[in-house]
Amino acid sequence: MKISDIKIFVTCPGRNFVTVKVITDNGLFGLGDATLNGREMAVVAYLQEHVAPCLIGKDAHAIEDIWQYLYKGVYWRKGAVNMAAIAGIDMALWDIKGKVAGLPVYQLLGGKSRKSVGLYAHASGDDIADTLLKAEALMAQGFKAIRLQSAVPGLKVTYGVLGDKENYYELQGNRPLPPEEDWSTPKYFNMVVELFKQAREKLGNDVQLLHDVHSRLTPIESARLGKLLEPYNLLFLEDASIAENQDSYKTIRQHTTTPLAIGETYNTIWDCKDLIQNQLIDYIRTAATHAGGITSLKRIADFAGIYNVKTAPHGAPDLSPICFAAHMHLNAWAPNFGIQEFVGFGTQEAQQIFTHDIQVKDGAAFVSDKPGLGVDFNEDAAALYPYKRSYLPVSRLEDGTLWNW
Ligand code: KDG
Ligand code: MG
Repeated sequence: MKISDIKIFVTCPGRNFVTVKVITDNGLFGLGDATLNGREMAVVAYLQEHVAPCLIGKDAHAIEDIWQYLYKGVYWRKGAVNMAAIAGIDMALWDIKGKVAGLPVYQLLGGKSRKSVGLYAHASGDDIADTLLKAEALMAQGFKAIRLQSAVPGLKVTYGVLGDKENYYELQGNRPLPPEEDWSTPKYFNMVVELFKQAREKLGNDVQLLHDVHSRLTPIESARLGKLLEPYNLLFLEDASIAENQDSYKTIRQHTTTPLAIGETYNTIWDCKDLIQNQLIDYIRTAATHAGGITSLKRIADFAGIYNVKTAPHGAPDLSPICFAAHMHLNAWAPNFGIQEFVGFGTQEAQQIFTHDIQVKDGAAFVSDKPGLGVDFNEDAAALYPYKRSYLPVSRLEDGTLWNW
C-alpha cells in the first residue's frame, strides 16, 4: 500500500485549520491536523514543497520509518513548523492503518485502559463573580474539573478572558497584525489568589480546579504563587513559568506542593526530558499536532509514566477536531492519562467540516469506535471558508518591555 498523493487544506471556519490528507494507491485516505496558530502558511509551504514530494511512493504502513525520515532524515531537527508537518502526516498514517485493520487507533496502541476520558472545561469571566457563575453553569452540565481565568483589574485585556470579543480569545482574524496586550504581575497576584479563595467558598471542595498562568511569571514568582494557592488544592497550575531552562522548575518545586503542568508549546520529548526525569512536573501537556503526532505522544506518555508524570493534552480551539480525536485514542490507551482540556468542537461551520461521533457526557468524553481516528473532513464545506491571516497577541509590561504572552 503506497502513498499516491498528499493534499493540504487550509480553512477558516472561525479560525484557521491546516488539514493533511494522505491518499494511498488502494483508494484509502487518512487525515491529520497540522495547524500552527498564527504561522499556518509556513507549515503548508513546508508540507507542499518539502515533505509531500518525498513521500509519494513510500509504504503507507511504515509509520515509524516515515517519522524518522522526516525527523532525522532532514538534518534540521525539531522546530514548531517541522514538527507540525510531521504531526499532520503521522496522524494521517495512523488513521490509514486503523482503516486497513478495521480497528480504532486506540486498539493499535494497546487497547483501552479506561471507559471514558475525563475533561476539564474553561470558566473565564470579566470579574471573579462572573467567572464563578460560569463555573457553576459548567458544574451543572456535569463537568468535574474546571479551569478558572478572570480579568485582572487595571489591565485592558487578560489572557483567557473573552471581554467584548465575540469569538474565542486567540482569534484575531479581522485584525491582520498581532494585537498588543499589557501585563502586570503585581496586579495579577492581587486577583488570582482571591479568585481561588472565593472559588472554594462558592464551589466547594469536590470540583477540581485548574489555572493557566500562560508563562507570565519568573520561577521565584511561580514558587510564591504555588505556595499561596496551596490551601485551594488545584489539580494543577499550568505554564507558571517558561521552562527553556528546564532546571528552573527546581526553584518552583522546592517551594510548593501545588501540582505543576507544562508542555503545550513543546515540539519534542527533548523539550520535557529533564522536567520529567527529575520529576519537576506532574502533568505533561504536549499536543499531537505540535509535537510530531501520535508516534511522539505515545513515546512521551510512556517515558512520563516511568516518573509518575501524567498526560494532560492541550485542547485549545486552535487544534482541530482531528487532533482532539488523536488525543482521545491516546487518552483511552495511556495508563498514565490524567485529564484532557476541552473547549467544545468549534463553530457551527467547523462542525460541518469536521464530523465525528465523539460523545461528551457528564464531564467525560467517549472515544470513537470507528476504524482509524474516526473523523471525516468535508472538503466542499471547507472550501467555503478560505484562510484568513491571523496572529496571536503579543504582551508588554506596563513600561513597554516585551513580555511572554
Ligand atoms: O495558540 C495558543 C493557544 O493554544 C493557547 O493560548 C491556549 O494556553 C492555552 C491553553 O491552555 O489552552
Ligand atoms: Mg495553556
